[in-house]
Amino acid sequence: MGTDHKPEWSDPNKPDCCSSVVRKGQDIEGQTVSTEKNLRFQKRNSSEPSVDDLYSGVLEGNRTLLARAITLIESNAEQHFHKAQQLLQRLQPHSSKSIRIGITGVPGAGKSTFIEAFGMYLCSIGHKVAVLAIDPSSSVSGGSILGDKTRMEKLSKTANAFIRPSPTAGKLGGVHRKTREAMLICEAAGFDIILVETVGVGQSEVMIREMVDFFMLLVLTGAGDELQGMKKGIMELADAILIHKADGENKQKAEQTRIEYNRILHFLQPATKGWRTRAYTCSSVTHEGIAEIWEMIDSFEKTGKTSGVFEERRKSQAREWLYSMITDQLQFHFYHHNGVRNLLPKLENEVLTGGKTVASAVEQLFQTFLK
Ligand SMILES: Nc1nc2c(ncn2[C@@H]2O[C@H](COP(=O)(O)OP(=O)(O)OP(=O)(O)O)[C@@H](O)[C@H]2O)c(=O)[nH]1
Ligand SMILES: [Mg+2]
Repeated sequence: MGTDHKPEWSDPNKPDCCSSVVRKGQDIEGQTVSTEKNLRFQKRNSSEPSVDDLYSGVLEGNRTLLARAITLIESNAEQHFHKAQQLLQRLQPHSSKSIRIGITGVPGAGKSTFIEAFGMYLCSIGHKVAVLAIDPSSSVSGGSILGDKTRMEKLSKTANAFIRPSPTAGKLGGVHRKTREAMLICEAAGFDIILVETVGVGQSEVMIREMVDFFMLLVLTGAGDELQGMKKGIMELADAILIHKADGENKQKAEQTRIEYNRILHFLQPATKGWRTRAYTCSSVTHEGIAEIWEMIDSFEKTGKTSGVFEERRKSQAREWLYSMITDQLQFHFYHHNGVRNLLPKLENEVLTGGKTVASAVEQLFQTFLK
């Protein structure tokens, strides 16, 4: 109590005269949290930009406010969720003129190096490029973007490019929702090409396919075995397969691999109606093939827009997003319902000991939830 501050009128003989006192900062691992630090924290909080500031900042392409807007939608705090939704509601009408491109591949396939080369090329021909990353392991590892930032050094310093690390999962919709909303914000800020990178480890490809217009898979050469083992399902999600690192001694092999992939692709279901998925070679070191990749994507967009397939996919993605968000919210509210929380452990126990059927436990939980 010696370090607590009491009002000067307090009676020194009555140590408990005050119901509240101003207490010195807590020590954390030997460090005192100073009042100065607390003040800075309060100041930072109070200077949180308003929805109006963020709205006009994003539309003007102000990078600081763009980053703050994405931070807001990524927040797991409930009060931020509502503020973020207000912002998105206002930005939505400004955010459809873009192409969303998903890029996946095993670790080391060269995705980040490719995005650096491809992104620099796109900026050089007048586009504005936003790069978003989805890291399926980010909630555990904290994300691999630190390594990526160094791989995308030139791009990260380019005025017409914007790179954003992976959001971590959380309640209220998780990575899925956050990436989609970050795309909308980047589009409203005038980015006309959105590149979404994810490590191909199996679980993230389907998720990324559901939020992009064009999806490509980066693979390596000499992949006879890999090709055998590659899941048909993943190849059927792709609009293009890039045999990457087609340079030096690898160039010849890459060409052979391309032919082999094309032979297999011929028998597979195409990912997009009216578009034939093919294999291409390219190198992010020599930049050979990079411009051709863009030409191919450009022709994909034109073909799809003429036939209506492009718009159709966007609509079905919006529908899927709606339903997946309903499911997320239902789950969230169900498991956070006080009655359900109290009852669930008891019912789980009864089910496990054979005293209750699963169906009657679920029925009881829903009766509690809906009451
Ligand atoms: N020869 C050659 N090497 C390349 C090329 N692209 C990338 N590399 C090398 O491949 C290695 C992996 O590249 P990254 O871009 O980090 O690969 P990644 O797929 O992003 O890897 P993760 O982020 O770990 O999934 C690096 O050492 C790059 O220098 C290329 O076109 N040619
Ligand atoms: Mg990478």
